[in-house]
Amino acid sequence: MQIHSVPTRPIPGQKPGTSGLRKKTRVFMEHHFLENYVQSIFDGIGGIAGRTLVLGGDGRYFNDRAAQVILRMAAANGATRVIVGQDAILSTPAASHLIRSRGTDGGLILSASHNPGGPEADFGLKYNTPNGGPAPEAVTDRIHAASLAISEYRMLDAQDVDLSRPGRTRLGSMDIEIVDPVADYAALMERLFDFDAIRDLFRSGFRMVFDAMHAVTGPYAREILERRLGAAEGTVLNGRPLPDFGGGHPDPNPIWARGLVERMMADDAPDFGAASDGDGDRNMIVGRGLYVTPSDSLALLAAQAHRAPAYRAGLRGVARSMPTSGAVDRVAEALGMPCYETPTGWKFFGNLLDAGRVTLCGEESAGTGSDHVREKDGLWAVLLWLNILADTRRSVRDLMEEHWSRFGRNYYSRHDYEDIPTDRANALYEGLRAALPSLPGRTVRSLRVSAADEFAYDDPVDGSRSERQGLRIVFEGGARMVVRLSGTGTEGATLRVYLEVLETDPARLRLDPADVLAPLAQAAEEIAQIRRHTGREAPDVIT
Ligand code: VG1
Ligand code: CO
Repeated sequence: MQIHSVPTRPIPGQKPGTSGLRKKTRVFMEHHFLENYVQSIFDGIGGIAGRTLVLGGDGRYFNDRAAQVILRMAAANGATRVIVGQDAILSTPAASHLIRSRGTDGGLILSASHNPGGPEADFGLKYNTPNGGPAPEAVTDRIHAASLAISEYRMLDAQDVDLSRPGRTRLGSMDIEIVDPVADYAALMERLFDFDAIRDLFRSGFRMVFDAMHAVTGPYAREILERRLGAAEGTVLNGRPLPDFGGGHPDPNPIWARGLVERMMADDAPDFGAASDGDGDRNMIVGRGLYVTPSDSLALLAAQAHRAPAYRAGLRGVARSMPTSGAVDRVAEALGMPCYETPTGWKFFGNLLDAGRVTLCGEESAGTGSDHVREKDGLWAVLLWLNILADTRRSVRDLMEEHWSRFGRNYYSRHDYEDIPTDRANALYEGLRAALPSLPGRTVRSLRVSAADEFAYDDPVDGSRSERQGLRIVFEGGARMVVRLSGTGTEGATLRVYLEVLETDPARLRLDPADVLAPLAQAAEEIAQIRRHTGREAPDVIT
């Protein structure tokens, strides 16, 4: 087998966003595109000669082909070993766990997560560092810089590796270890949670549905929920992973998982509903007749985590991304633990987790996780909920209502405007940014602005600074609006407007969130001039 150095030229746009590089699948399939980026990752992390990597992905279209290319390039670049999921499949949290538990030098995850899959949809690739977490900005900057300087990539001339069975094989002088993608992860979950208590819960007649959205978590959920925990067969819906996710958006929210939400709102609804995303790191939680916002879910988990064996001794602290509601802050304050506010994206939690400053973290976009891995983890969140439900034997609604009366309720919603021409989105953002100093003291729709700034984050562990992380406008009484541009889209720009109203009046804890948020939504429109800039009458997606 021969190693070739293939001459190439930099391809513009290989700049990782919120979570790795995401592009149209067709772009990833263009001549040299994947190869350039993979070589840039290897070069950006100082080469992989003598190193061990983990490789796997969410199973979307092109996952299998890209994995073969990466294996040949890893061999050509001198890697000692690659641990790869069977059929090149690994959920993002399972990959994070393998990177950590096997003491590797990091891993490559093939995923565009919640973005749709297929030849006309999206593909993505990201590098995770040896701690199992997404590469921090300093590393992604080096990868990007390498992509701008690249002149050749290394490729081994070889046939495809058969990845269809666990076992060991070789490619050139590199070892390949093919592992069952579910086994180690399921064992980790058994160590964290009280599986006996959850089994008893299911035995008592408790019913749940889990929508795997034809994405990577199907096999994980079947093994853990149906086989190990004894949930009824058929608990897992859409459990067969498909390269195009059955044509849907594998994004667990009330829009893209509407079927599940409707089922949970019916009279004969099961006790508990949940869903996960393309690569298995997000979760949606629905009780009978009640959708739990991700921000509320994070807060509830923070308040109740001690019910699970792994968190019995309490939490060291919690962290949330800036746009996530302040619900968890209120729990942290009441329980006397530190609470950190980070920019959007899981990479910012890594240092806090590594330093032992926090145990739980979460994002409004349906990501929750803990120090058990360095990614958000969809099934983990579902299992923590199940452990809490098993321990309390209360309903989701009961638990949430009790939570709100104790800590107050942060009504919350996110409005997304997708595929806006980039120049228009930038004009809106820059216009609002420029107006920030003039906002405090102004009253809009009877809401008085108390503070307005652009969020910047100083990492308390390594001192790095991340600027331009979104605009926040806070109103008297605890309402807040946040505006930022997405870093995961592949077409035009996506504008995200996050709305939050804090309510502590016991008589106002069970209102319709849309009603409570309506005046703030109007104020947001007036302040940010969304219609004028975007030409849109309404958001594309409201979650
Ligand atoms: C979105 C979410 C963010 C999340 C990121 C990756 O980013 O808002 O909270 O961490 O997706 O999630 P953005 O930049 O589009 O707002 V995943 O599950 O798609 O890897
Ligand atoms: Co994801």
